[in-house]
Amino acid sequence: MSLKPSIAGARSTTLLYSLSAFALVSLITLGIFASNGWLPKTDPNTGKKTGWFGKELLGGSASVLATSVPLPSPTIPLSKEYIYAGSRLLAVEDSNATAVPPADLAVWRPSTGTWYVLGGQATQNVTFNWGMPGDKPVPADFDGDGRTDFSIYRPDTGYWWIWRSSDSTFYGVNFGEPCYQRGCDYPVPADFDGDGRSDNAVWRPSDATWYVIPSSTGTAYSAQWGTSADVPFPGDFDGDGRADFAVWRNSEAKFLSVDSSNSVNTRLVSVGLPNDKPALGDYDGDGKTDHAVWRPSTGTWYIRKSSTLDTIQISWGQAGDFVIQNDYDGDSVCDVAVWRPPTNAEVKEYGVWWIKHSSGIPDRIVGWGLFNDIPVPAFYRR
Ligand SMILES: [Ca+2]
Ligand SMILES: [Ca+2]
Ligand SMILES: [Ca+2]
Ligand SMILES: [Ca+2]
Repeated sequence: MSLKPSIAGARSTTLLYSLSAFALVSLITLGIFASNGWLPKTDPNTGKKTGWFGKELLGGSASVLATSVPLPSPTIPLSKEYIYAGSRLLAVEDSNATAVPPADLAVWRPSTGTWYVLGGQATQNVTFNWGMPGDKPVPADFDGDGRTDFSIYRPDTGYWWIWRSSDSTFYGVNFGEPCYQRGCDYPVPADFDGDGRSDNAVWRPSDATWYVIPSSTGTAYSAQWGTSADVPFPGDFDGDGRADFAVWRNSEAKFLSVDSSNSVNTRLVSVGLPNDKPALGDYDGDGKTDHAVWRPSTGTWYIRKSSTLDTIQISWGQAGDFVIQNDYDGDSVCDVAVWRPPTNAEVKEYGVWWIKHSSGIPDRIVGWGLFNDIPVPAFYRR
């Protein structure tokens, strides 16, 4: 019975030595890490953040608020559904359809890199820091869980930084040429291989070439399409569930695309006039992107329906508005919509969303977003 204390004593001594040794080793290790710049830190001059071993991190990564992280929720099985953000085909959901959630109203604030998502009936507003000044928001569904991932493309470095909605982790993809080399690439995320996940892709004006990493294989490829003066607007014009390479040639008011289902089929479609704004989307709900433009001077939409090839006109919006067509009522048909930015930076005035629902339910007019914000409607929550 007298052994117990001494064993305990020996144990504490051993423990003390072990702890001291551990602390010493830790301090030395810490010193080595610190002197080599291997510890996570933020450069106070540039604001550049680095992680362990000097790995470059996204500017906003350290400021992600745990409370603002969107909570994971079960993915609702969807029917074949073409999901767009702006004109970009984000994903194609397939089979076992029960519900189609409407697009969320959301803006990205360039001055702070913050995303603001307007809550719905059963959901709260979401504020999320992801990105920094100079970045481009590239909302898309890279992990294929049916929800849009907060994502940015950093033109200066050619890096993509993606926050996965499925498990709330992030990763970077170096795919794109930094601007200083031959000008900035256009990020054009879309589902080029039709696996339901958006693919990292850029279009390079200097060589008018598309560079894609298909999510299904991970093996990058490139294809020349367009000319340097064009602007890329991928869409699924042949309706095979895969995005087609497409550009808008402003001088000729023409869309030029190559079918993904048959690369010798090309489409040269004139719609509108030069300086109209491309506004691609599936407005007749046949699963094929319709060629469409919006004319700022008159606020008129010109939509060439893929089902009939008729061009319809709709008056909606005015000069200075942004086109933000998307599916806001969840009927799988793209709705005509504009965002009217506030005209005054001093007064705290909201930008106004003007949404004309395809399903016939009353128009939606909602204030959300401030001066200089960028509207980024997509499916952030389910
Ligand atoms: Ca996702
Ligand atoms: Ca894909
Ligand atoms: Ca296609
Ligand atoms: Ca269509």
